[in-house]
Amino acid sequence: MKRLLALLATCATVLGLTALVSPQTAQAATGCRVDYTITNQWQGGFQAGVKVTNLGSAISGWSLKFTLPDAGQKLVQGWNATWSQSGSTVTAAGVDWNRNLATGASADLGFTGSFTGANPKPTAFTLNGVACTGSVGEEPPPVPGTGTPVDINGQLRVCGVHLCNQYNRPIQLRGMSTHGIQWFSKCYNNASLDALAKDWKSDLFRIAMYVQEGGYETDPAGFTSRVNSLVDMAEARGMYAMIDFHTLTPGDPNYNLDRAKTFFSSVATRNAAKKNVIYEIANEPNGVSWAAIKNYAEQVIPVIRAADPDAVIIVGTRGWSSLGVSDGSNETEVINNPVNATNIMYAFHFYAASHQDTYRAAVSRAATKLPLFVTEFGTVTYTGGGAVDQASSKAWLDLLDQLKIGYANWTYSDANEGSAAFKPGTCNGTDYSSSGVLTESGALMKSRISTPDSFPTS
Ligand code: IDC
Repeated sequence: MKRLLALLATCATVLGLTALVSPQTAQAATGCRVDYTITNQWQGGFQAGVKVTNLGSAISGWSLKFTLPDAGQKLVQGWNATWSQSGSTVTAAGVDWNRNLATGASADLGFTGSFTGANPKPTAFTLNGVACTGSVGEEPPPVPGTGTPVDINGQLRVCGVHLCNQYNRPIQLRGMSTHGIQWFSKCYNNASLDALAKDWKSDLFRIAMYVQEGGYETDPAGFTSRVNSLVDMAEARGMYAMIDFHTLTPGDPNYNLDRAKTFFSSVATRNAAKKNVIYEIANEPNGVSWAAIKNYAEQVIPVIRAADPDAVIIVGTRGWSSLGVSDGSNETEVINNPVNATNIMYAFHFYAASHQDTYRAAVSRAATKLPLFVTEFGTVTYTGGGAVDQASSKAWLDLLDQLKIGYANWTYSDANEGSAAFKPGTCNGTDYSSSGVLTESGALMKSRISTPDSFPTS
């Protein structure tokens, strides 16, 4: 309370000064507060969140400047602003979606930096040339992690190699993928989605819309509408919804380029205002080069951005989304030739009984350079069947937890195969909650996904 009063007093002073000093200059920022938070730090590098709050009159267009006090500190890459560094001064200029700041409004920015000596907090923050009197480095008190995953984390964005929440903090989303919705539609209803949100405490629901094999190409309007209704069902329960354009055979996503443009234009327009949607534009490219996948991505991403500018988009990778490893390549082909777009991540898939140390090593290396999301994985072999490999599944899940890489498990269905979470016949009934309906894979995944998330809230 004391702190709140102090903060209000500061705001009142700043606002008072505003009126005295510059009554005419409506465009000038006359007071601001900056919350600077180191969100991650590693050998020689760090990631910081910068929340700037305009305490003066409304501004359209702004420039935030600050000083890096140690000569070894350097800006590497920033987001949600146009960033530059000159000497020890860093400048971040507002971009289209945050350049207008009403009184009291904030913009959340962030950057990664390198440092050689000390890594002190920046000083001398100014907004449009006016010192930010709000305290630097103080974080607002954390809000207890009550709400749903979407309540707590809000609109997501990619920051550095991580997926970050509305507080610009890295988070890991853990959840389940549907089976092909053309086959297992009956498994996705109010009772099963309630179980996923409440009993499994899932953060994420991936909607696998096959394009071939009786999927989208057979009824574009029908599948588009089913996907939208599943997005709404996830939203109503506070879960993120990942819209998976489940290309598989043929493996070249360009075969479906026109369908992808039509589909994503429609779902992105319809869902643009929602905070819970993530787009996955090609499930598993295979038999195709990284250059061809990149070309596809660079045509589909602008279609989504035109309708829904701020959503995270995930791009599949070569060799069934193995970052090329299953084709004898590796992550360097992506690192050296990344998709020309921002706010994107790259997909990695594995099946624990088939893909082990070599694949885990590739993920460990790639995770330092690329934002990764395991949009699909199984606890069994790559066929989707066979026995659960408990040891490899545990090694994988521990690695993903440690690296804060999000994941969706194949599948939240009652398919008659080892990867399904429910025993065959479960979706004919209404019980998705008792332990009796779970397979070995389902029991393992429920035990991993239902542990507390502890999402950062400041
Ligand atoms: C599998 C299903 C199986 C179906 C087959 C062909 O489990 O029932 O017959 O697809 O459609 C993937 C794919 C995913 C596969 C899964 C398991 O993304 O569609 O599902 N898998 O084989 N990549 C690696 C494994």
